[in-house]
Amino acid sequence: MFENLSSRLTSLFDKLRSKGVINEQVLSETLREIRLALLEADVALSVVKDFLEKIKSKASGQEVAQSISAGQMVVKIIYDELVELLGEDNSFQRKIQSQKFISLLMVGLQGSGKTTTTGKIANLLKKKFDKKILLVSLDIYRPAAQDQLSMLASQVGAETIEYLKDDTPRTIIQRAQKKLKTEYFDGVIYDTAGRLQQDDEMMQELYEVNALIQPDDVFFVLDSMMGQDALKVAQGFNEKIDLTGVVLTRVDGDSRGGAALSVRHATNCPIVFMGVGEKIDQLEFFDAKRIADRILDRGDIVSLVEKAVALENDIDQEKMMKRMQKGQFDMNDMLSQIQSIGKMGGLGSMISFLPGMKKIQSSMANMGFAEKEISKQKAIILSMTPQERKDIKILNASRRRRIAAGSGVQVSDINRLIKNFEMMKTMMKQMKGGNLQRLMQNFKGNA
Ligand SMILES: Nc1nc2c(ncn2[C@@H]2O[C@H](COP(=O)(O)OP(=O)(O)O)[C@@H](O)[C@H]2O)c(=O)[nH]1
Ligand SMILES: [Mg+2]
Repeated sequence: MFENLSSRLTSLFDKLRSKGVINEQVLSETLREIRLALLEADVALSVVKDFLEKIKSKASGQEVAQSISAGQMVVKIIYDELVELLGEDNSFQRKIQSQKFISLLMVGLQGSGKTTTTGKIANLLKKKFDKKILLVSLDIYRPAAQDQLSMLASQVGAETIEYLKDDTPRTIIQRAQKKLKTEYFDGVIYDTAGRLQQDDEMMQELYEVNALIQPDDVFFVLDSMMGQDALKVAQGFNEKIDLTGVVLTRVDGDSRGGAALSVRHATNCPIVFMGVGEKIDQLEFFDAKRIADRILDRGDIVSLVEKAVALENDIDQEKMMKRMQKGQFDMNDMLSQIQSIGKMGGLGSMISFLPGMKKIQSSMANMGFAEKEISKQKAIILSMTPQERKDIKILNASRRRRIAAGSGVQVSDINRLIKNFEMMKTMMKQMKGGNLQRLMQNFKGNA
């Protein structure tokens, strides 16, 4: 999968990486080529548009670290957006680890790989997580469907139930639920018959099945060979029952990748697993970064850029440390710290540069630097004059009132910011003296 897309983007990036400056012309040429590559990979048009829009706005406002080229920076932006598009989400994995019981419903078109995937998931849950799973087939329409699942169950060490001649999905579910009540299980996976979203009767059945089972998750099994046609199908299912995840099958095939790149956007559901072959153990948790690496084949640039940015941040931090130690830390430093929160982990991380300071990081975090506060504090500092930022001692009551009005906060908010700032400054001075213990005590007293 993705071969064509990958080779197109790779050659584009080869051109791009050496560019020292990205002007408007280079950027729009780049975006045009990405657009063509994505459309050729059968990615849905709306997805392509959205993707390009994001890259454009990010690339336009981007500062470039000194040790890398602008072209490399753009490559990194594209990579990040691709990861975003594919969607990183390991909530199902966490659920497996944290939840006592899991119930799953598998849905999709005929032949998409539902039954095989049901067996594969049971296998993975058993082998990797030591879960005892019950596999239940609600496919009463294809004669061998239930046998197929029962065979898979015995192959992977999962359990199954007996099927009766006049079974309907409802009677099967009732029997399965009884078994789940009387015996110990860690989870159940219901396999269903394939159906088209246009088939009202079958979709109604699915609706009822879903209502009866009330599963934790409904996985839509999608054959990646289907291309973006699959999206309409997925959306059709999603309208009838709430899908919670997607399993991409036949990722080992030579599809262009359009479905993989569009399905997250189209359904707002994460891709949870991918099937990479016919064998029972050929199922993997979906890993957006790994797929992006595969498509772009540019992990080298990405890690280079990440390192360069981290290094520059380090240098900034070092400069600031020196200023701190000299007692020169002012509101401008505070502002740049606040602005780097998120990127760097904020004040807490600044403090962690100092030996022995890791312990108080969490207390720092409680010191009014919760997310909501951050934007407030930023607004306050931005409303100060340069002179005020350099020397907060001049902030008398009328100046404080002016700043409050300018930043849309209360004077008490400003007082609190200043108090925090002064506390930090005192701490920093004490650190200079190396009296860590006293500082820690001081801190506890204040926290
Ligand atoms: N190569 C490959 N084949 C798969 C994969 N998943 C399923 N299949 C094959 O697809 C065919 C249909 O699978 P099945 O589970 O019966 O589909 P269902 O009708 O949705 O239940 C079988 O031959 C499977 O071996 C996959 O990830 N890779
Ligand atoms: Mg089946």
